[in-house]
Amino acid sequence: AAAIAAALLLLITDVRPALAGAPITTAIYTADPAALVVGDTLYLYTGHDEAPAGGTNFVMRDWHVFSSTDAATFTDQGAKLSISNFSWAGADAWASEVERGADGRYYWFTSINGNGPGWMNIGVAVGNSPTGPFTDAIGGPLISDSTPGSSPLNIDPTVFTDDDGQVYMYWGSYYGLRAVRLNASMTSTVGSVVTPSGVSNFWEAPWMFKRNGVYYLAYAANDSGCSQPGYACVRYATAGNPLGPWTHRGVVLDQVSSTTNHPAIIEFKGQWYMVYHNAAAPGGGNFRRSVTIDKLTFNADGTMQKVVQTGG
Ligand code: FUB
Repeated sequence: AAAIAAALLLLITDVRPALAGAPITTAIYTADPAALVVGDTLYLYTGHDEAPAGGTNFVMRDWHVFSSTDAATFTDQGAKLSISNFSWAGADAWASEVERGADGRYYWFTSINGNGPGWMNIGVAVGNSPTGPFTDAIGGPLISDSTPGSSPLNIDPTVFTDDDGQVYMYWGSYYGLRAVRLNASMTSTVGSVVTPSGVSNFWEAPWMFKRNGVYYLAYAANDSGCSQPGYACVRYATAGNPLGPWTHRGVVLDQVSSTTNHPAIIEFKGQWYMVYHNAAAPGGGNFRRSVTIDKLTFNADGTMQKVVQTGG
C-alpha cells in the first residue's frame, strides 16, 4: 500500500508543463541566461551544465556567449569565461550577467565558489567587446561573505545602469535579496548593502530592467502559490525608484521542467522576450538544463502577461 501511495504521489506531483521552450542549442547544456543587446545583435551569456546523466549536483566550470540577429537562431561563440580566469576561485560557475560600463567595456558579473573565505562570491571580469576576451577585473571578489550586510548566499548578480548613469546591483538566494550601488568603474560598491522591501517570496535569480520610467525586478520564487514543491516560478515587482520599495505584480513565467527557474527579460528589435532555462533538451534534467527564449507581452498598464512556453 505504501508503494502504491508513493507512486500516486509521484504521479500527482510530477506534473510537467505541456509546453516547454526549445533549446537555443542541443550541443551543450546551458543555464542561467543573461541577455544584452549591442547594435543589431542579441547576446546571451549562459552557464554551462556538465553534470553526467543522472547527476544530482551542479557541475559548472565556465560560461558561454551566444549571439543572434533574429532572436531565433543562436551561434555559440564559445566558453568565453571560466573559473580558471579568477585566480581566487575554485568551482561553481553559477549565474552571471554582463553590463556595458561607462568606459564602453563589458563587465561580466559572476557567481563563483571562492574555496576560501566565503562560500559563494560575486566576481567581475572585463572585456573590450561583448565576446571578450575577458579577464578578472579586480583580482578578488566584489562581494563575499565578509561584505557587511551581504546575502545569505552571494549568487545571481543582476546589474542595471539607470538613465542618469548610476549603476545598481541586486543579488541573492535563500530568501536573501540584497542590493547596492556600484561605482561607474563597475568594480567597487558605493554605500551600504541594503535589503529591498516588497519583493514577495523572493528565492533567487533577480533580473532588473526599466521600461517607460518604471523599474522592474523579475525573480525566481518557490512558494506554493505558483509552483509545486521543489520548483520555482518567476514573479515580478515594480518600483518608482531603483532601490525600491517594490510592489509585487504577479507571476510572469510558470514553473518550467527544471526545478530551478531563471529569467532574463529584454527588448530586441521592437519585441520583448523572456529568456529562461528548462530541462527540455534530449537527456536534460535539473542539472542538465537548456536556455530557451519566448516572446513576452506587456499590457497597456505596464503589467506583463504570463509567458507562453511555446516549445518552438
Ligand atoms: O545554476 C546554478 C544556480 O541554479 C543559479 O545560480 C541559480 O539561479 C539556479 O539557476
